[in-house]
Amino acid sequence: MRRDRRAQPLVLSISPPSCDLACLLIALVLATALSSLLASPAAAWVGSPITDIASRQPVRYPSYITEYDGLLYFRGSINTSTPSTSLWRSDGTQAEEIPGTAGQNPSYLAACNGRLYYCNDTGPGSLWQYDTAGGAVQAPGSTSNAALPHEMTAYNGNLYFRASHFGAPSNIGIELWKFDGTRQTPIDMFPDSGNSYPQHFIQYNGLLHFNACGTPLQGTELWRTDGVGAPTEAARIYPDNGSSPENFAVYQNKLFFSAYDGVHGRELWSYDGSVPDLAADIVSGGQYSSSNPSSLAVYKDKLYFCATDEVHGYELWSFDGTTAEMVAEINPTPDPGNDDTFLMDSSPADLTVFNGLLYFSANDGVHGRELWAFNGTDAWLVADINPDQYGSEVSELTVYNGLLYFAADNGYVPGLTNLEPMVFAIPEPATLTLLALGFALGSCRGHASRRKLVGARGGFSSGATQRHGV
Ligand SMILES: [Ca+2]
Ligand SMILES: [Ca+2]
Ligand SMILES: [Ca+2]
Repeated sequence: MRRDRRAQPLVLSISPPSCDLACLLIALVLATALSSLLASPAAAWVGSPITDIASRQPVRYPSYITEYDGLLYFRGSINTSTPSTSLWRSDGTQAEEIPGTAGQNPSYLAACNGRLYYCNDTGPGSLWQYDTAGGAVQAPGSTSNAALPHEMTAYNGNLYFRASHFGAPSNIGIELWKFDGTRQTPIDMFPDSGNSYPQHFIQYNGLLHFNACGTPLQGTELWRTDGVGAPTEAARIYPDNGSSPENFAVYQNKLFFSAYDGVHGRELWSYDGSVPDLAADIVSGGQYSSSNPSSLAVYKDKLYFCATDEVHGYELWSFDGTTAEMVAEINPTPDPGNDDTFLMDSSPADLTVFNGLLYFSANDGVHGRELWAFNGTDAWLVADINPDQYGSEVSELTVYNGLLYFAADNGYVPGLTNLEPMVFAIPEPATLTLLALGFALGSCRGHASRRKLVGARGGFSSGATQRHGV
């Protein structure tokens, strides 16, 4: 049942017993063609969306795609006329709705201690939990007071999140909460009804880091907790105002993020566990000159992100610990010289490492926002999923069971149709390339690639104990 979908050199995908010298020569030519194709035209899109096993309809509006217990869980709907969504799970091919979750608009899915947690948006919004034995039910301790739990994050065996507070005994505002499986406990960092509003949780140096306004009048800065004592401020970058650190990623044993210090604009910063440091002032020139780094991801020993130098627009950048540089100008549109400077931006987002490549969504100004890949040297359009100028609006890139899954709409026409993304997976890069070549391979074409495409559409049982690939 389990299939190996790792990309292999094309030559190796030719079956040795059936290959004579001529075949090997063709294979070598193909390998050369592969490398040139990777850098230029997009392959034809052949993906099929994940469908509801009952209605055979695509599951739309997917978000919060999360792996739990060997399956993909996400928020979605098969109803195209209402925005009401429920909790779904999938083996990567077909999906089924989790009973009792209709209309809950589940958000911030996170696995912790063998259960899946999420925010049930109905009523005041409360913490719910799911496992196959107990189904979807409200988490214990919910009656105490955590409303609208967001950004659920597992840390040291507990679930942390941001939630507001309602009811007796007092209003503590929007604060950090901790759930130990039994009790939901608020941590009132900003005293009384003030909001510390903790966001962007990430584990670094064995501690849970996040941004919050934990000190009145000091704004939002970097905070941390060891899960035992009270959270403490880790760094104060912009006193009396707040640097609002965000877009966190761990690289070279440091925590990297974007922050605003009131002097350099919003730029790339690092934190080594004790001292914050301006890592790169990409747009120099004072407090109003910002490169706005976002979507940070580590790939091939470098930190990659989206940023602007205010000349090329928002493009793909890298940082090696010393130097920041633009590594690909995906959207070469020149500055239109008016308020439409966004037309210069490719705005890479959702940077995700998969099969030795860096994948992301980007807009090259010609194909709309589509799926792109980068190999450390070149960037290329993987597939024009929504043909021509309209974007498929790729998002939610998620690696699961050896494939890259994402949300996209392959038939979106702005102004004519609604954006109704579905869940797709890309076949391996070698398969995409073979399809683009049109199978001019004669008797020794790469049989493995076709077979794997068929195999990717395997069966799925709705049984509660069904596991993919087992
Ligand atoms: Ca408070
Ligand atoms: Ca550009
Ligand atoms: Ca397109």
